[in-house]
Amino acid sequence: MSSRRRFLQRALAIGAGFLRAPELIAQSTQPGVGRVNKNHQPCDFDSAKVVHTPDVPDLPFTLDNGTKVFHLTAEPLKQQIAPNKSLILWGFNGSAPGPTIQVNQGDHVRVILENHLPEPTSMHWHGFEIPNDVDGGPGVSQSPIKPGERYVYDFTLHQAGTFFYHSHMAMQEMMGMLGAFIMHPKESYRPAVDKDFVILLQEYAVLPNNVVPNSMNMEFNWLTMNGKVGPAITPLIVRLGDRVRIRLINLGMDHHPIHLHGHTFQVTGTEGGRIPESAWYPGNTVLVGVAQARDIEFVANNPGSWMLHCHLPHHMMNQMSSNVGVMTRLPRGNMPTGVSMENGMGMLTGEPGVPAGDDYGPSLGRGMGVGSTNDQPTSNGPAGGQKAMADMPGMQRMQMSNESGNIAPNADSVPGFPQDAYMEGPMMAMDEMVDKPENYGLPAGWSGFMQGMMTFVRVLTPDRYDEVLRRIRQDEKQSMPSMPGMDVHGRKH
Ligand SMILES: [Cu+2]
Repeated sequence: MSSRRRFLQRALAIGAGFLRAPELIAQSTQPGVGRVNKNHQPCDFDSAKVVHTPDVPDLPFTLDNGTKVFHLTAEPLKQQIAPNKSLILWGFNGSAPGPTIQVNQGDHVRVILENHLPEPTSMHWHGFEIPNDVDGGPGVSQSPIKPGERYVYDFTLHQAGTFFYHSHMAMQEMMGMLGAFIMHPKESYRPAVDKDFVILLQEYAVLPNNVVPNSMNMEFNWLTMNGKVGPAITPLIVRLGDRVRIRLINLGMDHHPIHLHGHTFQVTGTEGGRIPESAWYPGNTVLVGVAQARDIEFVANNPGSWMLHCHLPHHMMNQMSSNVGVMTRLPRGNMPTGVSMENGMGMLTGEPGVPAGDDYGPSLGRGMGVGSTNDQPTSNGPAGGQKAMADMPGMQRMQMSNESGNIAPNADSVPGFPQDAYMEGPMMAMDEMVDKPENYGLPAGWSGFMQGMMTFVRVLTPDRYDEVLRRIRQDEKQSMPSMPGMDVHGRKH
């Protein structure tokens, strides 16, 4: 994909104006509403003095008598989470998660929050040891901020570590209102790292053919890292031998066991700050609970493109939902599609009193599943391979026929089939659609196996590292001429 198109997509993703009515969510095609994503600025890519939040902008500040002044706007926005897949979320400054804030320990900080949502909000500074009146507890430490109003949060920060900010309205959290707040220590951590990344973990429950998360639904089917789902998440690029820190932040309804291939890391920090070195502990999977942050550090001493992902199987999938439609398949032949809710969803019908009648009791409910005479070897695949392919425009659609050897000739007679055959693999690949410099050199078809909360740590040998960086810088240079003048808030003049 051309860098210009990527830039336009970015601009699309972050364009949002003051909300007067839901239909007024700005979807400007003007590149002018864009803002600089510092992560692709070559000048500081190699600097460990800042953290990088791939796919998420940094929040600039102004200085007022030594106070760092930040501006945040809570607003609806359109966020592209994958090719041809955008959601309407609520976030900050056109991004969900909101822009990353970086300050130094001891800084005096002022954050001016404008509420451009159609309802009250309040900002909580998660883990900050600050005065009660700026804690953001709505109705307790402050009045909720009404639509169109602003609230000034003013505090001096004596802590250091990986912190975050979020709306303290629970359902607004589930619409995306989270951002990283990094406090750099007065004295640098030892040992120093060469690369320092932030990954924010979020999840959305989006019903089929909808673009707005259903915040009451418990079935989360879009799992994001920094507002993108695999394979659209930007991999972390490191040089062989680099010491790497990854700061993981989770706010949602699920805990995420984040697993790194090929390396053993040390857990060096929590949402409460740095862990003393004597208490670091090794692992390759770290459980990042809801409302927690975990810092992990490792020496990238093993070359290759290593998966970094949540290990919950459903969190390694996109659009994983039993609500999608007919997903039942009999050993021989397919279930018909387009039938009623009762029949199509595999629900029991008839007399007497289904599904709670005496005839049906033994096969339903917890602890009652033995002795049933109704058991059938149904499975959870889509209606059929042909239909699955037809429903996925843009995929590389590798032949999934018997001749390709991907599907066994007797597949349809094997109970349980299909599991992954039509859900991940070569036919789900979209390498072209997610092409970017950071993906340079990955094997063809890679994108068919990376969904949901999955990305890479790419540990590159010096020559490959230099080549990827050259491409990132070239890409950025091409984007630059189309950048309009922006003020310090990243807004167009
Ligand atoms: Cu997970």
